[in-house]
Parts: sequence; structure tokens; C-alpha cells
Amino acid sequence: MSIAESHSGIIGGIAARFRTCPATGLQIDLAAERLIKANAVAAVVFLLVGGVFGLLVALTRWPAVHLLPADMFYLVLTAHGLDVLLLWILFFEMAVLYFASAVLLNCRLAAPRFAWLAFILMLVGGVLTNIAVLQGDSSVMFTSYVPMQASPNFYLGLILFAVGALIGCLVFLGTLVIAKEEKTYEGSIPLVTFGALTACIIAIFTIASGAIILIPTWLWSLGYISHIDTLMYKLIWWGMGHSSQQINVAAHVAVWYAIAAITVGAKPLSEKVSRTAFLMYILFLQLASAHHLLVEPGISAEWKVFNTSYAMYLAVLGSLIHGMTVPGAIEAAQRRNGFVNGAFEWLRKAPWGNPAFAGMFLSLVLFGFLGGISGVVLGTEQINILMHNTLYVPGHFHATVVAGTTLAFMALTYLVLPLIFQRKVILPGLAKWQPYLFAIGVSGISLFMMGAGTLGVSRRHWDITFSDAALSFDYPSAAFLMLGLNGLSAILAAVGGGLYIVITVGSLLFGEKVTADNVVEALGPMPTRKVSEAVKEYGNAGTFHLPGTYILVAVFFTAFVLYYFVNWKYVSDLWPMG
Ligand code: HEM
Ligand SMILES: [Cu+2]
Repeated sequence: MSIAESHSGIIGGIAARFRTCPATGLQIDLAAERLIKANAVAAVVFLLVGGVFGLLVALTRWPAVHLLPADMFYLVLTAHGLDVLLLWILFFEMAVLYFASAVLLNCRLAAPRFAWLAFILMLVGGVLTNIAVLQGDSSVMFTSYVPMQASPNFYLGLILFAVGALIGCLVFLGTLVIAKEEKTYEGSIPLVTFGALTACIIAIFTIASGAIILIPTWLWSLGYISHIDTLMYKLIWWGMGHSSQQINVAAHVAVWYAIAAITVGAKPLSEKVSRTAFLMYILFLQLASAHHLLVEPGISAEWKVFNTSYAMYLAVLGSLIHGMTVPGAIEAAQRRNGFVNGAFEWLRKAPWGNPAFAGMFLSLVLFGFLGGISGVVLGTEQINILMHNTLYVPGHFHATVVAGTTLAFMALTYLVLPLIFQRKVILPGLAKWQPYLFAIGVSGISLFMMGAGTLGVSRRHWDITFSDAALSFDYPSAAFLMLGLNGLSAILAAVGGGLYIVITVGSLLFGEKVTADNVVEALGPMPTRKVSEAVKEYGNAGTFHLPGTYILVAVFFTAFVLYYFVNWKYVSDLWPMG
């Protein structure tokens, strides 16, 4: 073989590792692309399984339907939480990490073999825990509080899954190092990658907390350890349980920025402020875990008040900043795109027919109004007592993890299909409606569960008529109405979720191939008719002329303050003075 031949062989080898994205010009590492595909597909499968379980739970809590028997209810509730909150979201986040590192930084993925190992561990772990739950001895629900005991494989599956996720995080960090060394990007990493880095750092803390508590609990269920302290279990478990929600928030905020950048060309109002807001998540969220322990008798009031009334608000402030800067960035970009009339032309003429944009904006609004406000109310030491352990709690977190995170991830899928899978989205007419259907359904389950919770209905309860109780107790009849409306909303959410699955899987199998000629069109309607560079470059929007956003923010704060004080009023009714 001549030198020239071997040289061209090497070049051929390098060329074969990458393809050039016709829409963005980015060099896409094929190994990263395969991993993104595998993780995204696994995510969608678990969303399907977990979503069906969610519908069954909601139909059981609808007193007129009361679908499942008691034992099945708790089994299915455990499986639901596990499949959607853990498996759907984390597999998707792995895809986001690989996308935000290798793809956005124009770089090869570090150690793809380890990334595959991570994938396999997560898959084996997820399946093992599911089997343990379905076998029936592990209906301990998502929080798995001791002294309830699941079978050993329940914990082992979670541990394997977590080890896999940890390896995935290390591959992400390794890729950042390679990109820096090989200078595959200029200046600072893009904001979306910074957001993903935030998620990754929090994930490492989360997984460490999980290991500290789940490994001994596994040994306990095997019989090697005689006792696990219940309060210590809760404290450390929530180091994992709460932090993992902050991973989701960091990831879906990064997704908001990414979609806003790709579809309308949005740049953050200030890169520095947005980055600082991400940093606040890292600094303060662990303290905020305390809001899960507000009624624990073993912990002092000072500790609770400090962590939830002071430290928590610093993490909340991070979200408030993003909640204002994302619509602000969209407004600035849309004004640049020519929509300058009045306060709201930019919003009216936004690409509402593009499911990626619509899903992102709905996720932003619902996460802020429903999830954010109810979260601060629940997280306040004094008023938490009103709704502690009621259906208000699942009402709140379906607004955050479903209307917020899940909807944002669904929205991103509509860009991932053409850009990474290189397939056109099938059934575009239905795809256009999918985010709206799902958003309405999920808003319903959030609001009606919160409504039932405000009336006192407890969470995770199979029979609110207490038909076999020695002493009878009646909830207000409006509670039954709430649970019926919740059931109907659940059906709507399931239809919206099912449509997402059909469109995603259908596009993978039957979608028209995307080429350089049709890739921009395949991304759906966009005001600029080209993919902007905004997502891969550092830089500010360069304006604060945002009248529409200021009005939206004022509406938000008014709603926030009113609702907050209504709940203080309820507390004062609970404990009349004088
Ligand atoms: C079709 C969509 C969905 C419906 C109808 C639904 C419905 C429900 C209902 C009725 C409950 C039980 C509340 C209770 O009795 O305490 C529940 C619990 C839960 N849901 Fe969903 N849900 C859906 C999607 C999701 C998604 C996408 C996630 C996560 C991303 C999620 C996470 C959870 C969690 C973590 C629990 C608590 C499990 C536990 O208490 O152990 N749900 N859901
Ligand atoms: Cu929390």
C-alpha cells in the first residue's frame, strides 16, 4: 500500500465517522448519532408503558369507574412513577447530553463504547425493576420509603440504572474535554451545552445520594442489614428525589433555549444572566430538598424554615429568570424577524403551527403558572400543612414534570426526527395538534388533582368513599367531581401522549427521508425559513425593548401573589385566632 493510499484510507476513516448536517453545517459524529437514537427510542417505549399505567391509575381514582382492585392499584402506581419519571425522562436526558456535547460542539463523542455500556446498564436496570414491580412484591411506590420493603431486584435494578446514568454523565464530561482540547468550537460553550452541563453536575450529586441510600437498602432487603433508619432514609432519598427534578428542570430549560434558537433564532437577553441562573440551580437545590420533609417530626423547625423559606427561593429565582428570559429572547428575535407592531405581534405571529415551537411555549407557560406557583405554595413551611400528602402534590408535580419537562421533550422530538433520525414527521396535520391536546389534558390532570387536594383528598388512596372503614368519613361532594374531571383529562392526555408515540414511531419507520433539499422544510414552519446559527454560538440578543414580555411577567407575578395570599388566608381559617 502506498503512502497516498494509506493516507486516503485514514481520511476515508475519519470521513466515515462524521456526516455534515445539511441544515446546520455541524459535523455530526455517527457514533453519537447512533447513541442518541437508541436512548431516544428507549425513552419513548417507556413513556408508552408508563403512560398506560398512568391512565389506569387515573381511571381507578375516578370513583364512578374505580377500575383496578386495591392491590393492582398500588402495583400500577409504582410502575407508573418508575417508568415515566425515571426511565422515560432519563433515557431522553442521555440523548440530550450526547446532543448538547458531541453535536453542538462539532466534536466526536468520548468513549462511545462506554456510552453503550451505560445504555445497556440502564436498560437492564430498568427492565429488572419493572419485572420486580410486576411480580407483585414491590408495590412500594416511587418513594419506596422504608420500612416498606421491595424485593432485592427492585433496588438492584435502580442501582444498575444509576450506574449506567453515571457513566453517561462521564462520557458527556469527557466529550467537553475533547472538544476543548481539539478546539472544535470558538469562545465559550453554547448556552444549551452549559444548561446540559448544569444538569450533568446535578446528576452526579443525585446519583451519589441514590447510591448512599439504595445500596444499604438493597442489602437490607437481601437480609444482610437488619435496620434502616426511616428518617435518615427519607432525608437522603430526597437528596436524590428532589435533585433529580432539578436535573429535569435544567434539561428542559436548556431544551427551551435550543428550540427557541432553532425555530425563531432567539439569543438569550444576557448570556451571563442565563448562565448565572443555571448556576443557582447547582448551588441551592440540595437545600431545597427539605420541602419534602416539612412535616417530619424528627427535624427542627429552624432547619425547615431556613432551607425552604430562604434557600429554596434562590433556586426558584433561577427558574424565574429563565421564565422571563426565554419569552424575552423570543420577543427580541421575533421583533428582529420583522414583527414589530404593538406589544404582541411577535407572539401572535409566532410559528404556532410548528409543534416544536408550540410545545416549547406551552411547556414554558404551564411550568411557570401551574408548576412554579403551586411549588412555591407547597414548599412554604407554614402553608404546606394545608396540602401535605394530598392529591395537591401529584397535581403540582404533573405540572412540572409532565406539562414542563415531558412536553418540552416531546417538542424537541419534532426537531430531532428530521435533524438526527433524518426522517420527516408523518401526519403533519395531527402533529400540529399533538402538543395542544397533550397540554390541555395535562393541565386538566394538574388542576383537578390540585383541586381535589385543596378539598383534602389524600394522594395514593384507592377508595375515597372509605367503604370498608369502621368509622365513616365523607369528603365534600365537589371532590368527586374533581376526580371525575381528572379522569376525563387523563383520557385526553393519554390521547395526546398516544398520538406523540404514533407520530414518533411512525416517522422512524415510514417517514420520508430527509435530504439537503428538504431539511429546512422538514423542521416545520419557521419565520426565517432557515436554521439560525443561534443555537451553536455565544452571544446576547442585544436589546431590552420587550414590552410584551414585561406585560406577561406582570400578569405572572399578579397571579402568583394573589394565589400565595389566598393560601395564607386558608391557613388562618384553619387555625382561627382569638
Ligand atoms: C397520561 C399521562 C398521565 C396521567 C393520566 C397520570 C396520572 C397520574 C395519577 C392519577 C397519579 C396518582 C396520584 C395519586 O393517586 O397519588 C399519578 C402519579 C404519578 N405520576 Fe402521573 N400521569 C401521567 C403522566 C406522568 C408523567 C409523564 C410523569 C413523569 C414524567 C408522571 C409522574 C408521576 C409520578 C412520579 C407519580 C407518583 C407515583 C407515586 O406516588 O409513587 N406521570 N399520575
Ligand atoms: Cu422537591
